[in-house]
Formats: sequence, C-alpha cells, structure tokens
Amino acid sequence: MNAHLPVSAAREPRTPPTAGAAATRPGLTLLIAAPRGFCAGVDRAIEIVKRALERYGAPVYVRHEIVHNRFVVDSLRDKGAVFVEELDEVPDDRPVVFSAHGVPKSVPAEARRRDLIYVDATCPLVSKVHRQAERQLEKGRHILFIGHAGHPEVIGTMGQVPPGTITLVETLEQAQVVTPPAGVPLAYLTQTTLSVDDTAAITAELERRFPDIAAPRAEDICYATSNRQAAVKQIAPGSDLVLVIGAPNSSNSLRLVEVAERCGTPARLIQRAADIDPLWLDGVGTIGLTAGASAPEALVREVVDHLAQWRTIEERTVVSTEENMIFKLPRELTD
Ligand code: 0O3
Ligand code: SF4
Repeated sequence: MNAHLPVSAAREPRTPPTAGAAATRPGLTLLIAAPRGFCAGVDRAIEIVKRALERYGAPVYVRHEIVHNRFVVDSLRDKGAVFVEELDEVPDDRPVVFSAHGVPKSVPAEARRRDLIYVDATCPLVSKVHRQAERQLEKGRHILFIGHAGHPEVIGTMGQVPPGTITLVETLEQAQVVTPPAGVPLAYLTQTTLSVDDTAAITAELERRFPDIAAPRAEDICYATSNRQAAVKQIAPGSDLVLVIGAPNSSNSLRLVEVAERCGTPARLIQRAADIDPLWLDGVGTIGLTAGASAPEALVREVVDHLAQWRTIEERTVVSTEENMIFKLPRELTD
C-alpha cells in the first residue's frame, strides 16, 4: 500500500461475524475513496420523488429511473413510485417526475399539452448545460456535443435545440473527422458525467481543428464527476483491486472503473455485495472501494460487511476533497 496517501480515518480491524476463526483469517486493507456515492443532484432527485409521494399520494409516476441505481429505484417503488420510460405510459390523472438526467424539450411540452402535473428532477447542473445549448443556438452557433450516444442525458440535452443544429461527438477519433456545417460559427458542450481525461483530449482536438470554437463558460463535467474520478486516482495506485459500486447503465460509475484501470489496477463494477466473487480476492491484500454518484452509502457498508466474512478488515478512508454542495428543491414541493 502507498504509505503517502492522505488517510483521514484509520479504524480498528473489524471482527469478522463468525468469531473464533478471526485469528486465522488473512487481513484485507480497504482504501475507501472520499468523496464517493450520492452527489447533490441525486440527493435532490430522490427527495423530489419522496416529497411528490407525500404531496400527491401514490402512485407517482417517474419517467425513466430517477437515478441509475436498482436499489434506489426498488426502494422508491416500494413507497408507491411507478417507473416508466415514456409519458404515454402515465395516466392523465397522475403526477409524473422527470429523472435527474434531464429530458428533451418535447417531454414537458407534451406534459403541458395533456395537462399533467409534472415535477422536473433534472439536476440543476444538467439544466445549466441545457440553457447553454439554447444560448448557443440564439447566437447562431452550431453545437458539437461531447457525450455517449443513447444516454438519457445526451438525448435530453440534444433535445433542447432543433435537429441539425447539434452534432454528437463521442470519441477522439470522431473529433478528428467531424465535419460541421461550413461557414457556421461553432460551440462545444459536454455531458456532465464524462471522463475528465478523455474529454480534455477531445476538446483539445476540437480547439486545434476549429480555433474559434466557443467553449462552455465553465467546465460542463460536474464537480461530483471530477471529484469522484480524482478520488479513484488517489486509491487505485495503492490497491490490488478496485471495486466500484454502481449500475452498468451509470455513466459516471463506468468512468470510475476506467480511471482505476488506467492507473494500472484491475477494477470491477458491482451492483451489490453479492456480485463479489471470492476468487477475486486471491492474492489481494488491499482493495480500493468507491461508489458512483447514484449508489447509496448503504451499499458501501454492505460490501464492507460482506468482505468481513472472509477477511479481517482494516478500513481506511482516503479523502481527496471535501464536498458540501446542496441543491434547492423545486418550489412546488416546498410551498
Ligand atoms: O448519468 P449517469 O448515467 O452517470 O447517471 P446516474 O448513475 O443516475 O448518476 C447521476 C448522474 C445524473 C443524473 C446525470 O448527471
Ligand atoms: Fe448533477 Fe453531477 Fe450529480 Fe449528475 S453527477 S446529478 S450533474 S451533481
């Protein structure tokens, strides 16, 4: 393990659940990244669904998974939320919440046309990118949007402007060949949950090819995404294996796996503790542990307790930065 890591809290070794065999269990050091897990946008989105259930009673419909985590979705479903993919699955007389990832303009427009009660749980940092897209359109610029095709945030942001005024760029290779309309000024924007390093390479290429391209006023990749990636860079080099708690459709969680692997450390995405194969622990003395922005802290504790079945655990929290971001709830749920 790297002795120079900033370790904020070193705990006593945990006694495994089945005492007696403790002395024979090999030790396992856990380097737990901080920050990890829920960001302010996810906290807010989940709170919106809970408050909508209190205010309107069940069922409250939610368009798309409120955040990309099955545990979160299942617990809200137990409280009376009904998850659907499209508005046409929502009855006329029930409220609907739009997920944290944002929606194309056509979705609230359709909700208004049908006179539905709707609450928008789009993260304010995603909404900020939506507004930038509108502003660039007003300025007559064609937008190169950096993001992953098919992701709901990408569909939502690209749906803020008419088709033909925005072009998706997914990779550095695409940035090298993209041919936007000739003679039209350009701007670029990005998805909020991208790899900081890959995006820097893509934007550098766009700026090299199109020196007058307008950049976002501030980085579109959000604070939570960049902080979680930086935190993995702190733990991965001293770990034999990195576990990332998150869903396979969670963009920000997938990026954390990539960051660990690029540090030269094998990494696994797991949804729950039960996904851990005990064989992964062969020859492993230190595990780095983190969680994507949509994964609850309860799952981190579940993983630690699960590992304690097999090993005597020494937990260390490695803090790379402090976070204290909180977003206000929509007024219609606080009045
Ligand atoms: O965008 P991503 O797939 O990472 O979404 P998650 O996993 O639900 O995490 C929350 C992030 C978000 C709502 C968009 O920025
Ligand atoms: Fe908002 Fe960032 Fe969290 Fe996405 S990851 S919900 S943009 S704070």
